[in-house]
Amino acid sequence: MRNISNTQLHLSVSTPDYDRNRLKSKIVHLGFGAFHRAHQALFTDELARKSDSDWGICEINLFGGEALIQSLRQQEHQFTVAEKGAQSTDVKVIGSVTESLHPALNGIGSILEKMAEPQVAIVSMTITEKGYCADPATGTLDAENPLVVADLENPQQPKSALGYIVQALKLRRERNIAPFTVMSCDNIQENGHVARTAILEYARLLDTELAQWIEDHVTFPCTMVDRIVPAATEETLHEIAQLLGVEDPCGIACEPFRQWVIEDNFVAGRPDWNIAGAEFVPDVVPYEEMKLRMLNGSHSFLAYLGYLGGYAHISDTMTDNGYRQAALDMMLKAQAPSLNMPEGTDLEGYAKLLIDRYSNPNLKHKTWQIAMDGSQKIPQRLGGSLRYHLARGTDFSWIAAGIAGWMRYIAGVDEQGNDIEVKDPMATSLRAICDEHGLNVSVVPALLSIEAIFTADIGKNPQVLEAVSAAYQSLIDNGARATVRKLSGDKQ
Ligand code: NAI
Ligand code: CS2
Repeated sequence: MRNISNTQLHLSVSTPDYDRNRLKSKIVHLGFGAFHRAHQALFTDELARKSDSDWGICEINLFGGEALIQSLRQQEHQFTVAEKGAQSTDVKVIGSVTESLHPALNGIGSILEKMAEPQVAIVSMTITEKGYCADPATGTLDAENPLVVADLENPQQPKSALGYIVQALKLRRERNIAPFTVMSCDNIQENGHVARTAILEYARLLDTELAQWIEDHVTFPCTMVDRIVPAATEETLHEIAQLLGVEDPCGIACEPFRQWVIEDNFVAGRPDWNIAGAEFVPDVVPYEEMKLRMLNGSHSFLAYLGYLGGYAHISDTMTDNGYRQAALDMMLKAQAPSLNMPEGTDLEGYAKLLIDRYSNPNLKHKTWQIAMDGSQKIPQRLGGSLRYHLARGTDFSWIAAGIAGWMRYIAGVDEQGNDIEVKDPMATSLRAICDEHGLNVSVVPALLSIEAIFTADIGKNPQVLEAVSAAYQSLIDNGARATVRKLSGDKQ
């Protein structure tokens, strides 16, 4: 069958110009989803193009993505990244992936054995927020999570990412093999610390000595990762096939912008990703907060209020001056003041760049996709800045509107009465609360009292209740478009 690895590709396509045989699987990556392909895999490929790096990646999908892994294997683990700017598209074939595994194809044991191989120096992750089995509000292990419960009963046949990592480290310890670094690349505030806490808490429930060994020998660098990579659609794959000259079921499209700030804290060496444009810094937390509050916070705001307002894509919301201004105001008036950035950081420039990135008409990023998993996203995107304003008595109306937008969205019915497919690990319990109240403002205190999402300082705060209730009522009475336009003072 013709594919990317055995076909003459169009001349404009940039292909790996290095000997791929020199790469070794020194990184095991959990989560071969959309984002990883266009980010860490691409940085690692670019590093190999620019140096004699031997860092290669073994890709693993623990949940779903079995067909994707099979396709990847058929094309010698190469795949396409199409970087779509507003004017032009760059097409790159990525060569940094050396091999792949999937529990359904290879069994759990082969994955654990791979993770225990001595050359593996880093286990990295893009497993979505829910993959950490942590309480979203506090970042501590949710010991009642069904995956955690199953893994504690049967730790040698794990299901969760935590279970795989702890079991692999156990094997390495027993075999006198040095441990690897665990590197989270998910959109979670202090992602390395959350991974560390969840892994150590899980390990302690199993074996305190092993937990202590992990605590003493494994590092969990925090990373700030940024690149907008929408889920691939039929249209994306068709377009990639046109640009490439052959179909690539593993192809992915993204924006041209990319950023990666990494805490330089690796126990077994690391690639010089700086050669490919990443930054190694001693403390990533300020950059993570900046990105999570300014970008992801405004993204969630636009996702809920945009979807309700009838906008299918983020770029569609940017054609509405009310949404555009509200997103900018939200970033600069609600989120930026709450940040504590190194001197010289230009937050106004950052916000304007974000508006430009959101406006890219060629990037079809669905509001529905970003709206997914809100229970896991809201705390780190909106909670920190909300606390900042509560402590100072300053205006947090944009944040209140964002939370009200989420509450109205998870009711599961849009402004025209059509069903919304609400995807969230807490969907069942959220739905039960919403059904009990209907489209009534009484749902606001009921949802604010969910402690896994809103800690008591927020959930029980009368000012929060008042502001979110007012925004929710406005959504019911006036709809999302009018609510957003009023918020930004743009009455057009
Ligand atoms: P995706 O839906 O394409 O891939 C999700 C991946 O997570 C899959 O590989 C799946 O196997 C894995 N997964 C899902 N649930 C899991 C669980 N419970 N345990 C272990 N693995 C699990 O999503 P995408 O776009 O790759 O995003 C993944 C994460 O990457 C996001 O949640 C976010 O934290 C981060 N990210 C995404 C960006 C984007 O623009 N797509 C940009 C920056 C960060
Ligand atoms: C988005 C992010 O899906 C979401 O929740 O906000 O994936 C966003 O596209 C990235 O963080 C951009 O780096």
